[in-house]
Amino acid sequence: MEKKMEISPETIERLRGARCVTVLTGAGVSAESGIPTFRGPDGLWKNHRPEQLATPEAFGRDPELVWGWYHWRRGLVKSVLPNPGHDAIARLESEVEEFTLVTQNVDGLHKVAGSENLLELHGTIHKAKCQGCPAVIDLADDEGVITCQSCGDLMRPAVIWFGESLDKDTLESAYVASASADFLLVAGTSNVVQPAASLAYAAIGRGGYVLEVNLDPTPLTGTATSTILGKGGEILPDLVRIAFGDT
Ligand code: BV8
Ligand code: ZN
Repeated sequence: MEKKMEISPETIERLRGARCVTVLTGAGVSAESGIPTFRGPDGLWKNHRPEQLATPEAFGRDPELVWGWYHWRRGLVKSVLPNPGHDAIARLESEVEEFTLVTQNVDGLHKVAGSENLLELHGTIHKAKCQGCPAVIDLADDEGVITCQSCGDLMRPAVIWFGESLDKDTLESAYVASASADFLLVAGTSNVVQPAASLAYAAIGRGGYVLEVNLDPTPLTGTATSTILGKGGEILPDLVRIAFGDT
């Protein structure tokens, strides 16, 4: 396991020489922007654990509570900025020939940081989708339960809840991007949520170089080609600067 200060020359060489780079991120890359992670010690979201409320059952039981929780989270997300980890990933996209960013995060901070080729595996907290028709709307300072202007049905946050299947095309593109990566960077994720946690193995299976950057060890540690433990907001800028020079 590499310490932050030792990003190995091999890691730099493989990143520099990679034609196809894919990045997979989780809540840990937003932690330094002030957004609580899901399973860390601060993983409480206004006294609720995500697993309790991020489910269709919770929404069916109490749409008011779940909508209030998402409006609170969206307000928090809109009040923070991307951190140097998001910025480094956005810069990396401009340095490599073929780049895909696959995120589990719903906070939209990668987009704010300028990332373009982005797959949001678990949807976005900034939109609502109708339960009764194809309507999808952008959310601003909305409050309370949202009903559909087109059909009058109840709308829900445009995220993928536990127990719900991911969008087929998005997941397929994420697998292709992972399996074809010469270099896969997995940053800020506990690698427990499926199917996102399987993506890294698609890269390993095809001989891709898998670098994990995370505060704590995860089930991927030891299988990844290399793991650097530490803060993404510090390590990712170093990684991109050493590999591609100062901007
Ligand atoms: C599915 C959107 C098929 C919502 C999210 C039993 C019944 C039903 C399903 C299951 C089951 N058992 C397993 C499953 C599958 C389930 C699953 O994987 N559960 C887990 C908990 C075991 N998956 C699903 O349900 C998926 N769908 O499988 O469909 C199906 C259908 C029916 C029945 C069965 C299967 C859907 C999963 C998507 C859920 N939606 N989010 C919302 O946000 O409100 S998931 C949620 O977790 C977020 O998206 C989050 O990104 C994601 C993953 O968590 P992480 O990002 O990794 O965050 P975490 O806090 O865990 O870790 C942060 C890491 O960062 C830590 O390791 C920490 O060390 C590190 N860190 C912290 N600070 C820093 C840092 N690293 C670097 N720098 C720092 N500064
Ligand atoms: Zn509708």
